[in-house]
Amino acid sequence: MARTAHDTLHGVIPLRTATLPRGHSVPVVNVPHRGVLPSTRAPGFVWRLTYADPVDLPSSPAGDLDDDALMRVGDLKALRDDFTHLMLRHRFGMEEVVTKLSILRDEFALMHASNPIENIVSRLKSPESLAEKLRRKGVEPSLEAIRSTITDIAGVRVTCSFVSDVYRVFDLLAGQHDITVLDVRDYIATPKPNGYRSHHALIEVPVYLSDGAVPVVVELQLRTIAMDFWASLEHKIHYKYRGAVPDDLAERLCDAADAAHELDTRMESLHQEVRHLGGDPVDDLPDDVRDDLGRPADAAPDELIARLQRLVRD
Ligand code: 0O2
Repeated sequence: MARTAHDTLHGVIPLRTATLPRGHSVPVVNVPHRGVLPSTRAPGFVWRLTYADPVDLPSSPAGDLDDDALMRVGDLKALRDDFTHLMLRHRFGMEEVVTKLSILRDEFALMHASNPIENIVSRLKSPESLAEKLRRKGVEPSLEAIRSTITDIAGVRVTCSFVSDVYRVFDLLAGQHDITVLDVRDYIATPKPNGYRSHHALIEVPVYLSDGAVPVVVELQLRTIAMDFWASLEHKIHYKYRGAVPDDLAERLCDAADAAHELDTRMESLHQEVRHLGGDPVDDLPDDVRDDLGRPADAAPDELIARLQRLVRD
């Protein structure tokens, strides 16, 4: 059956080495996307190969493939498995970092009067976004290129109320013995020209798999609520204009970034002032409210503690 320019063949395959069954060479278009590998019906990360010219192909995708074609299907499966493992490892690494941050947040919530962590979100980069980033960097898409070029496959973002909290949380995490800091980009100390502020770090965390520990790189972004508010609007605007934001809008965004920074500076100074008033601000609260704050929600009730003490005594 003759296929036309609009026909596609799915498979996980690096384009440059691909050939069609019966020796036709594969042309031009290469769009990574999620899909189902026809020969195995398994979901995965597949390349869609679009033919530039009509070619003669067997009507069934796996129907009358010769030995070479079947070997290539094996290669496709191996490549898909490698991609799945790569993403899985990054998911585990991301979850390790989220757990570490959640522990810090919960400890602060239960044991301290204030909590430096407002919110934690995480995401794995989608195949589409991986492909887009490779394209932006002018790199041929392949698994090796993803491994060597993309450092934010796994990303964790933390929002804090105050700038001092951003550095505090980073220091607490970076100080843990199994975390290695590979790179720090402090866009708070040195904002990007468009006004973007955030504290970025590439950290490596070990993930313990059945065959041993593997180090996984996770991109950590820490920023204040004001910085986050600005960045999410800027991201929407950037996306809407596909990167070509009109000059006057870009200028107003830059002004807004300065205003957000001004707000952060004022809030920080108020915060420091209250902290240095002497004593903990919690001390000024009514007794019952202070007692409530001082007692973790799931702490053992007095009665339980008394019973435990009796048990130890007896
Ligand atoms: P997404 O969809 O958020 O993941 P690199 O190759 O690492 O040198 P990269 O990745 O641009 O270059 O590094 P950088 O500058 O540290 O930025 C990494 C991430 O920070 C971006 O990821 C964004 O999430 C965020 N970011 C950086 N600059 C800006 C900005 O000007 N505005 C906004 N809103 N976010 C920014 P991605 O992959 O671009 O996007």
